[in-house]
Amino acid sequence: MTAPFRAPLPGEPWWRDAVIYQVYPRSFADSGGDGIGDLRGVLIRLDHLVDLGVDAVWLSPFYPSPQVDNGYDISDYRGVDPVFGTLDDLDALIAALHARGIRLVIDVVVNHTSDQHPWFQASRSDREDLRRGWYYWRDGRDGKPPNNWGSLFSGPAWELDPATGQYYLHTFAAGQPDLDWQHGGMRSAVHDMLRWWLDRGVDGFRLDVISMIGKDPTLPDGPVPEGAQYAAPSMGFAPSLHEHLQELHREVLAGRDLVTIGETPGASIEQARLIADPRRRELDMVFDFAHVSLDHGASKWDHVAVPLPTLKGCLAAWQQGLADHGWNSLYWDNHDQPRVVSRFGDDGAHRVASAKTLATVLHLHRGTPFVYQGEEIGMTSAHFTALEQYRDLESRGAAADLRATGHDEAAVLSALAAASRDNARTPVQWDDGPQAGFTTGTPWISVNPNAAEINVAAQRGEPHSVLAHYRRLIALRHDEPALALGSFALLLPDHDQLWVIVRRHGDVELLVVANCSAQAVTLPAELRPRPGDELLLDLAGGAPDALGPWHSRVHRRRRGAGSAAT
Ligand code: TEU
Repeated sequence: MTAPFRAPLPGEPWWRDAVIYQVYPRSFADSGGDGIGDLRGVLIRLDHLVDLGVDAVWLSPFYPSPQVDNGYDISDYRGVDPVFGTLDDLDALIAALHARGIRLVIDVVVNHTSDQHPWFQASRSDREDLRRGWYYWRDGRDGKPPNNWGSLFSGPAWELDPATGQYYLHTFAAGQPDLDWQHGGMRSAVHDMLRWWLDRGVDGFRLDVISMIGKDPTLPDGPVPEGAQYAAPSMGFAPSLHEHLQELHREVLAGRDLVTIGETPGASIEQARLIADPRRRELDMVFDFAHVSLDHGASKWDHVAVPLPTLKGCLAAWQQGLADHGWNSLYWDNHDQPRVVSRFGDDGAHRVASAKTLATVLHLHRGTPFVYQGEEIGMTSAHFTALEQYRDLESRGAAADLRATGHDEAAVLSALAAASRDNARTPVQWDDGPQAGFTTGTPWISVNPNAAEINVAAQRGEPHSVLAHYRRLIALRHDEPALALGSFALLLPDHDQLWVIVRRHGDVELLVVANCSAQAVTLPAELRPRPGDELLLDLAGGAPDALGPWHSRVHRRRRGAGSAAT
């Protein structure tokens, strides 16, 4: 039976006007009562995704794993961890998604494996093992690690393995040894694995830190002072990255109706263009980190405020940079980021309005929008009050580093509250019952107490809810080609309250006017509704010459009917 997928725009790939929903299975829905989300929990909640209208699901790792990094440390690429269920459960989920016209994009982590993966176990067993070269093994340098690289999760990026007297590289946790993509046999094994999943029915891949597979094989010291550790995404992006991606395209992706999204922390627009330009046959798009790094001061733990002109200018630069060759992903939230309504909105007095307006401005950009579980109901960051509540190894490592450098507990809690990945990993809030309907057991991480008023059940039939607004935005992307195909222009770039966007396609002009502040703002004449305007999304109501706190409007105009000044 061919799945009832929505027809794509004429001559365009299906993801051009699609919206993709990210499921972090650990926190989505628990069917078994062990306090950890699982695949059958996703299956049970599929009607929520159908109601929302999304076109595909990006499913974060579900594979066998010691769970050091919540599954981003894979010990078997062709299985399902018992904590999440079985391969039969996954096959059932693929079938159920397809039957509802929803595609499945799986998260593949091929920059590194778990140290428990049989490949690594063989590689570490003997310097002469066939798989020794599948990982980075190097002799120490004067009794120290082979170079000055540090882990992105604190500490050194090298672990000495006494059995063979060499160090192995791990750009993340010691339990996540990096695969050496210079090794052809390793690459072939990865290609085989990916084809195995495609033959099982998946519709694409989100490729975890894929920019890191392009390392300079000489592993040179990074540009930091003597004694300091070099831990930066630019440990990747060597020219070999494009060789590996083009080979991946030839060997696995070509000729298939897929979507591929590469996670590329630290990518510049130029690097993203090289990866996402369809003429180069690498990937379809990237997750860049430009906008989600703006509030990082000296580090992600040093939170700084972001003026609106800086935020909207950053997104506009990526719109312009990928306008002719390439494609943008559009996201605020994911399993690694604090929730946008707490980060760039106002999760207090204006939570609903700011959640809806931030969604509006993002979804009215050119690209493929991603909705992270819970974002569609305006879930907030965790607001944990005790260090013991944190589960994420990155956050716990950062807390130890901050304490070791003289920060008191209040400062550590403040730093984690702003930037911890656990902000996005509290359980999805399904209803106002025990544990927010996520589990009948004890959840692996605290449920946010605000679940009593912020939950799916409370919003499902409510026309002015955040949920209803996301449903309208997704429908608009499906119904209005100007959203997917239109040009992009940012107006009033320096205005510190208004975010004004114009999209044009044929004779259609979409004008987005958003007040991204807690103060009302008076609108210049060219931004007020005009006779003949169709108000597609009007969160403002009220006077046409003003917008209340966090209110926004989207006008649809026929070109020539007094277009907005650009
Ligand atoms: O994250 C890569 C990455 O660089 C960051 O998003 C990372 O999570 C951290 O915030 C850097 O400060 C990917 C996955 O999304 C993440 O969950 C994994 O922990 C990481 O790779 C390792 O697989």
